[in-house]
Amino acid sequence: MKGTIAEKILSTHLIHGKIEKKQNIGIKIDQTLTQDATGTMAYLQFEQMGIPKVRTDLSVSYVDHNTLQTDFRNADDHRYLQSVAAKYGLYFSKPGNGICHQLHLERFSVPGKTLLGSDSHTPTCGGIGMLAIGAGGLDVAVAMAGEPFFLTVPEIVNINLTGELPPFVSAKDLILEVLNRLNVKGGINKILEYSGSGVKTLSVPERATITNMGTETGATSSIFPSDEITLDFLTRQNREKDWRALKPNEDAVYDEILEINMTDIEPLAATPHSPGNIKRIADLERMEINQVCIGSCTNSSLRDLKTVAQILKGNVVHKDVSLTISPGSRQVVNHLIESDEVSYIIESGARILENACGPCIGMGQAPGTNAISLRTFNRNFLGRSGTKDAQIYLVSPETAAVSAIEGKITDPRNFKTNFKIEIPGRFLINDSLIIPPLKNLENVDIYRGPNIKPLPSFPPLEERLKAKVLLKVGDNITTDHIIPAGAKILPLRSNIPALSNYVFSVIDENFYERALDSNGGFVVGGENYGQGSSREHAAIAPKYLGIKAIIAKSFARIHKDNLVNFGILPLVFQNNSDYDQIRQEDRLELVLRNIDNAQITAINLKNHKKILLTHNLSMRDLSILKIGGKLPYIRQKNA
Ligand code: MIC
Ligand code: SF4
Repeated sequence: MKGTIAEKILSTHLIHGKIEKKQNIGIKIDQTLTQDATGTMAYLQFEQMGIPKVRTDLSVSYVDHNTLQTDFRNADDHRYLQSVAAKYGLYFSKPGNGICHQLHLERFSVPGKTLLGSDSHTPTCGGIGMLAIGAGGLDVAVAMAGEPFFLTVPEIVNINLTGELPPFVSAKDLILEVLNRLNVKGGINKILEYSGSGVKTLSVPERATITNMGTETGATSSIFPSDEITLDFLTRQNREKDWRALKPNEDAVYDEILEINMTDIEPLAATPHSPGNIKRIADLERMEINQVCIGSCTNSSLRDLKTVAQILKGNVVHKDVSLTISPGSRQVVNHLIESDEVSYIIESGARILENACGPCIGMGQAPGTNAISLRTFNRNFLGRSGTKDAQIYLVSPETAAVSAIEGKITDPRNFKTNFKIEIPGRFLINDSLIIPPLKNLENVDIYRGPNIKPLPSFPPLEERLKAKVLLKVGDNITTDHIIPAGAKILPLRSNIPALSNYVFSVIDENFYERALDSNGGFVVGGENYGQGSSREHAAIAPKYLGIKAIIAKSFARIHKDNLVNFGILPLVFQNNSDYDQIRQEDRLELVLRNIDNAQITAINLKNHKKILLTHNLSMRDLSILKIGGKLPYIRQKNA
């Protein structure tokens, strides 16, 4: 990885270890971000660390996920977050301001710095040349306490862009093409680093669409160089002083190179139920649709919504389609008002929603039974929209807007119109919904509503684990399967006992009762177990139900770290064919005597067959697991 952008940032931030393949390193984190759905838990954990003030250059607490306030709980959580921010010296972005990643890109991102966020789409700021990584809330809390963030040195994949995107083909289609090549696990333990003559044809928000959805490949992060286009974006944000140039050396060494000629890209869609199921729009054309949702941290920038407004201009949304638009930030909305493009949106019959995650996380706008919904979002996992039998297609803003008018999936290249997107010379800056850190932190009281329940604590690891296989699942199980989101469940994010009722409810409605009856147990999974959201609740809530180990063919990066943080063993088969040797309901005994040497034997008590397991955990991970999780580990370390 010598001479790559990623290596340059990693080496200027290195605290522990060596930047060598597969090594575990600790890096300094300059900035952190949280959002409300993961933030409550992250700050409950931060409070336990006994530190008077965050020790980063900058930490921001955003509220953008749980903005549907159907009762007191979300509003109480917002008050908790605001009071914690005031007490510990963070910026607080109020609900209504916009989506964390869009806002961070606009107002706080700095090329060359590191950012850790308790949200898997934190790599959005890679669009400006930050090394931005998503993690579980506890890892972000630890970074706020000034501790390094540990990761395996990733491989660097160079995505070399040439050519230029054709009209009506956009950055979303480009990242869908990357997903077409890498699928949902091709990026695991890799950083996708973009270069080539095509880079200069992409604005910062377009680059951010690409780095945002790079998450869906499983990548640790994605990053673009910082060039004159980056400077131009920062200048328009009145932040030119934050710019610095960043590019790879001429002789940079990559682990892999992927060539993409942008001129060849055509409109694409991720089809149900995976962001990796890519098809050409041309092959889906004329499929009738019921809903179109435009927005999310992938596609809600000014460039995207201006494009949508221009397409909608003088047109009406099809009579059988509901079109919703959720802008990424107030800045975006202000500009649409200033240019009067908002009126094209309103006149078309589109429904304008709040500047927030909204339907992307199932907070409203669940489609109807068997409905077909086109969304500019980044995830179409089963049930995430709120309707299990709905079919969700992920598309570009261009495809979404044109299809909303036509009432069926339509290739936007066939839409006969011409327009030019005018990006203002100076963005309208209004930070009035961002409350800066207080000067005097002493006198702040933390507000805790009745829904905020104390953190559960967990005992150290035993030498032998004997329990039932409570559930056996296949490949690519997402954290949305493990603990779903949506309007009903998201308000429980600060209440683990109540949340645990919903563990695996998408797959198995009786899982909760079965787990209680058996006093916990094991889960067996296939490849890429735990892909998707960074929500550490997908580890804490199963742990609370007594899940002791997950035995899988492979794990997604963030989820594996979260399992370790909460004392669940992430074990892998030595021979993947042994996956077939275990059935749901079998009882297993795991002997952990040789866990330090990565040799674990599982005995299937049903037929007394031995199954060899292993892990790829660092010595540090093992110490964390043995003591029962990262919080007790840190407490012991600091004692
Ligand atoms: C998501 O897109 O799934 C989320 C909601 O933003 C999550 C975080 C969460 O579950 O709170 C993510 O991507 O990390
Ligand atoms: Fe919010 Fe959706 Fe982005 Fe997650 S992917 S941060 S829910 S907009």
